[in-house]
Amino acid sequence: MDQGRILLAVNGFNPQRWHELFAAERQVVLEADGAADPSITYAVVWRHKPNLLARLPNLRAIFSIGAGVDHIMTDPGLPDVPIIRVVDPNLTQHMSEYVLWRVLDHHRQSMAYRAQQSKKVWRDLPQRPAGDIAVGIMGLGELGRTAAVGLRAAGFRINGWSRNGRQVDGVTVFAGDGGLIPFLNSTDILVVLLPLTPATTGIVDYRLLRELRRRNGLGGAVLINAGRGKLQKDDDILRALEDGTLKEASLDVFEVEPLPKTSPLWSHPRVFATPHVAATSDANHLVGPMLAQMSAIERGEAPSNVVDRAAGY
Ligand code: NDP
Ligand code: OXD
Repeated sequence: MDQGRILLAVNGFNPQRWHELFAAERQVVLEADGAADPSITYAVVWRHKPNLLARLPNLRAIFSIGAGVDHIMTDPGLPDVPIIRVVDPNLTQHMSEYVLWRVLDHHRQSMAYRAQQSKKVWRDLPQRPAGDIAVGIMGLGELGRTAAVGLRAAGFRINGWSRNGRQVDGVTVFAGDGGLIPFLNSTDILVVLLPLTPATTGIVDYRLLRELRRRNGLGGAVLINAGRGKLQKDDDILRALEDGTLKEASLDVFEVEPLPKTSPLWSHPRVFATPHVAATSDANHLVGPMLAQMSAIERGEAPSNVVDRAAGY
């Protein structure tokens, strides 16, 4: 049977390596080459143009280049075919590293010691045991659950928040709307690993940050967001940093990306900012599994890692 062609519709980065690897196995069409092509059976996308996929009459599945699919779900002309997202050990490992790195960096007071170093100040700061600190992970999915394992091994206590409240070993799990405030009230360092959906948009606002635990001796609450920028309100984070609601923040994602040069978050002394790189999708790891899923679909098998459209992730 004719395999059909792959549409590679990518905005925001150069897809050359993806193109090379897909093209070694199947014919590939780049968006610019003309997308309204009945020979296209799969679309591999990152921030594709709205309504583009509606023009593909024989599309069998849409592959997200990332773990998040918010960039797909907002397309008003989304065809009714499976949307397959990235679940990949390499990406998961990178996210776990990012989370552990940022939690340890805040825990070991890296920002304060950097500030001291710049002034040649020799002064020790209070050292807290990791076991005194509760890290709360919003989103206990593929990434949140694995990040919890690394944090636990480093000695932290772990809380987690999800929709269904499924139990996770070594994690105190809180569920749904009713569990949110108790989760925040027992969390010192908040790690956000939620998907962006209508239910989670703007959830990390000033009111939410006020609910975090700020115990004497710990120096204040910390926010780490590696989920999506539109989960948070940048201005609320700045306000929380200014009035002591937050001590520090590590932000990998922002309401607007790239973060505008005018944003005060760039130069805030208690913000650590990275350009959406906590866990980058790597074509060398992801193209093989995507091709395997395409072959599985053609054999009549059900694809894995299919997005729940109603839930939006
Ligand atoms: P999953 O779909 O595996 O997990 C999502 C988790 O969020 C689940 O535990 C889910 O709950 C929970 N959740 C979703 N909506 C709600 C809600 N309304 N209330 C409470 N909990 C909710 O996603 P991943 O772990 O694979 O990825 C998470 C996100 O990380 C991605 O969507 C993406 O946006 C982001 N990401 C960022 C990267 C970066 O470089 N910065 C790289 C990769 C991903 P339940 O378990 O009940 O379903
Ligand atoms: C993703 C991302 O969703 O890189 O995978 O943001």
